[in-house]
Amino acid sequence: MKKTAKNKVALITGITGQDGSFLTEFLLKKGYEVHGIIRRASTFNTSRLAKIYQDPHEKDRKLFLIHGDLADAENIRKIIYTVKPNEIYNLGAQSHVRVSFDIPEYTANVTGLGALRILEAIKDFQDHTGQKIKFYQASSSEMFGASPAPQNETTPLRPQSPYGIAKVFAYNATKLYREAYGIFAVNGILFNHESERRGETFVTRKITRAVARIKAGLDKKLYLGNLDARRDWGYAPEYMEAAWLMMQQPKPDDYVIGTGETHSVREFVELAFKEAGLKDYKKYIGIDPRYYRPAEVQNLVADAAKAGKVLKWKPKTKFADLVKIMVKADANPKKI
Ligand code: NAP
Ligand code: G4F
Repeated sequence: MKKTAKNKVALITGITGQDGSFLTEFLLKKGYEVHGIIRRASTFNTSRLAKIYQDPHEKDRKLFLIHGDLADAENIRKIIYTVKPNEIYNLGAQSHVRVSFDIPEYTANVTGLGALRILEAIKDFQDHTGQKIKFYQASSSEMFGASPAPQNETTPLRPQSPYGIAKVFAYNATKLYREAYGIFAVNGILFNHESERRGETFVTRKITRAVARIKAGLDKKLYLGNLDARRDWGYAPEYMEAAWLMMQQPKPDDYVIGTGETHSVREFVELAFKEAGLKDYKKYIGIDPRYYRPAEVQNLVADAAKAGKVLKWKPKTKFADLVKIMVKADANPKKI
């Protein structure tokens, strides 16, 4: 029987993250049964799932959370054999570029080897059961590193961080398992995407959160690093739709996803303060060298023509609207 979205099963690593929460909402709306791997923590780490959480005692529930960790191959294998998913979305990662310089080995283990552990388990599962599993790898524009913009699927990968190196490993593993073993494995090469759910230490959210605190009189200054770095910033929920579209194609392939527009960190800061009615942003900004990186990716601009043509995907939210959404959400934290 051909499975429709109504009876498909998805497994998501990184379900508690920004993207994981948006993808889960998207798949549940489509009628999927969704299983997500969460890490055991001493505090609750499921706040982004609060809106859609289903109590284990609920009848006919469609969302299931399982403890696990990408560093634990046996656990990943067991989960895949138990859940028997049709689609796996590997969004789990130590995803902070600056932090990857402090913990490079851990980053390589989780962000790089984590993908390989899943691919190996899929290969065995398919060999033993004959049931196919599609695999999505959350690849990153950080892999392009020092390659000049604009970047597309053919741009050489010149990573500038341990995180970028780990993502290149996972990207290549995904390609290899597709070509060598015929696994339906795709790389979504996503450029920076943000939202009101963005982690608080990534630069956009750090800025919009600080703007709200300064406006409320709780803080006086915001300390940042390199204000001249340029990024192609889009809106996260739209990017998760692109990830799903990649998994619905007749053949597996790799796709760049981004807006094609680039802005500096300085521009983001200026607009965010202006949006909150705080004139002269320079009054509130301090530079702290600790936020500089040993190596930097200077300029990212997506050439997402292939996604436009094949997936019929186009970004909708413009830079100024993204800043507005995030500033507004941080000014009204209860509504996030
Ligand atoms: P995020 O908010 O940092 O979420 C990362 C997720 O990975 C969290 O659920 C986290 O769990 C989980 N995780 C971390 N270490 C893990 C481990 N050892 N085992 C299992 N899970 C683990 O990241 P995001 O922005 O949603 O991004 C999703 C994915 O896309 C990541 O792989 C990221 O590298 C990649 N990506 C992101 C962007 C972007 O601009 N957002 C662009 C390109 C690629 P906890 O909640 O417990 O920490
Ligand atoms: O917000 P960021 O930390 O994002 P970065 O390094 O581009 O990485 C994000 O996007 C990648 C896709 O390209 C993802 F793969 C990755 O998982 C993550 O989601 O930094 C953006 C820029 C950098 O150039 C950084 O040097 O902002 C600059 N920056 C300046 N001051 C700062 C700060 N970044 C942070 N996090 N904190 C600062 O104080």
